[in-house]
Amino acid sequence: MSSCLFCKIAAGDIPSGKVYEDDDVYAFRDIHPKAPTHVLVIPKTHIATLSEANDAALLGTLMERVRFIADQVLELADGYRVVINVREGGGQEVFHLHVHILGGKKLPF
Ligand code: D5M
Repeated sequence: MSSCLFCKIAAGDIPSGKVYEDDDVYAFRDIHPKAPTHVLVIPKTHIATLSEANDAALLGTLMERVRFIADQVLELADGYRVVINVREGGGQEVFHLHVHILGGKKLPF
C-alpha cells in the first residue's frame, strides 16, 4: 500500500536497519528499541492488523521466519519474546502487521 510506512521500508523507499529479507518477509531494527535486540518482522503483503489476517499459509510462513530470524540470524541463544500488538487497544501504532522480537537480556514479565 503506497501510503504505508512499513510497505515503504520493505520496498527500500525509507531507510531501515535491515537484518533479513526474502520473498515473503522483511525484518528490521525497531527505531525505539525496548530491549538490547528489538527487531520487527513484517510480511511483504500489506495486512493492516492480525485481526484482518485470515491467510493461514501467510501467517505460518511469518511465524516460521520469526523463529528462523530470532534463532539463526539474531542468534538469541538465551531466548526471546515475540509480541504482536493488535489494534488500538493492543497498543498497535503502525497498521501493517508486524511481529516484535525482543531479546538480549532477561526480560521482565
Ligand atoms: O509498534 C510499532 C513499532 O514501530 C514501534 O516500536 C516503533 C517502530 N517504528 C516506527 N517507525 C519506525 C521506523 N521508521 N523504523 C523502525 N521502526 C519504526 P506497534 O506494535 O505498532 O506499537
